[in-house]
Amino acid sequence: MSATDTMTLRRLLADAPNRWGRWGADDEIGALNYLTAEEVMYGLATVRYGRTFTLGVPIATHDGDAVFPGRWPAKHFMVADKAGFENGHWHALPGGLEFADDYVTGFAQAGTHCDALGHMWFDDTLWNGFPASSTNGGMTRAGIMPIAERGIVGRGVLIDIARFRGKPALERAEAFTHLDLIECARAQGVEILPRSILLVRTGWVGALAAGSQTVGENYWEPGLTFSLDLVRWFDEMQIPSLVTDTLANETTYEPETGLMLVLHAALMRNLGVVFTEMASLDALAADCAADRRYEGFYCASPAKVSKGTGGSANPVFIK
Ligand code: UVW
Repeated sequence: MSATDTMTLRRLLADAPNRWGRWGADDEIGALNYLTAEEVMYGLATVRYGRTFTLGVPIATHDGDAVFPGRWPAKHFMVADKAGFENGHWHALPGGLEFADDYVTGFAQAGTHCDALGHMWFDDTLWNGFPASSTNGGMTRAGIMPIAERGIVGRGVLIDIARFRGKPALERAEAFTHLDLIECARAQGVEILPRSILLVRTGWVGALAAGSQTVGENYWEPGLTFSLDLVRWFDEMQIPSLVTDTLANETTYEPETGLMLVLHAALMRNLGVVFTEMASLDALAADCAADRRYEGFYCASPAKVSKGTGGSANPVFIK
């Protein structure tokens, strides 16, 4: 019998920290509670030049966006355009104004997005002990709305693992740990402080966009990998939010057990760490490498999707 046959998330995480109840029985924003007004002011104080970086990836692109297996890319349709006025489908408004309108449809988790804390669960229980049945027909607990109302704002620190390892992008299934994050930060001359919003660059989203990596069968992306020590570190450091340039913020399988998306369980479900995925970090990383400043003001909020499991976002990082 393999480790996967015998291992479950319940067993794997039995001794891992859990914050359910820490902010009350109704809490739906988890570790964002750490981002107090003081943290926001501290984040603002890191700004030196006013250089801004938007971290959203393009969506509904002509070639089809990269999305996690089982999902499909956003689609964009023109509803009204000049041709529609020319062929008589549309008529100018009184006064002569014409317009272009469009319709975009897609997964909440396609493109750069924040996940609701209730997006993934096991043992029929979501973040903070909410029942999994509260997802039926729409998220009535731990959906994206409370996160969207709060916003994710504070001091951001970029950890450029790809550059640290001397590659444009990590390889398929290439894993790293919190110790690698700390070592990389040290090499960059920046400190991961308690309550820092953690931005981790692997180069993966860039590699997918360039076509040097693809989403296909046996998809296994690079990223952070589970250990009890890693979960304890996230807990002790009070990391409010993890932002990466991969589709799901962690290496797809835990190599020892083969369990899938373990950090979604250990960090999101159990600790309330808010995940932002598929961020575009290459331009920011190039700027940080040039001036050796890896910290700045991070500000993001997902779309306020009613009862949503997630919401697309275009985070802004200001140096
Ligand atoms: C998966 O569901 C795989 O990823 P995400 O966290 O984007 O929802």
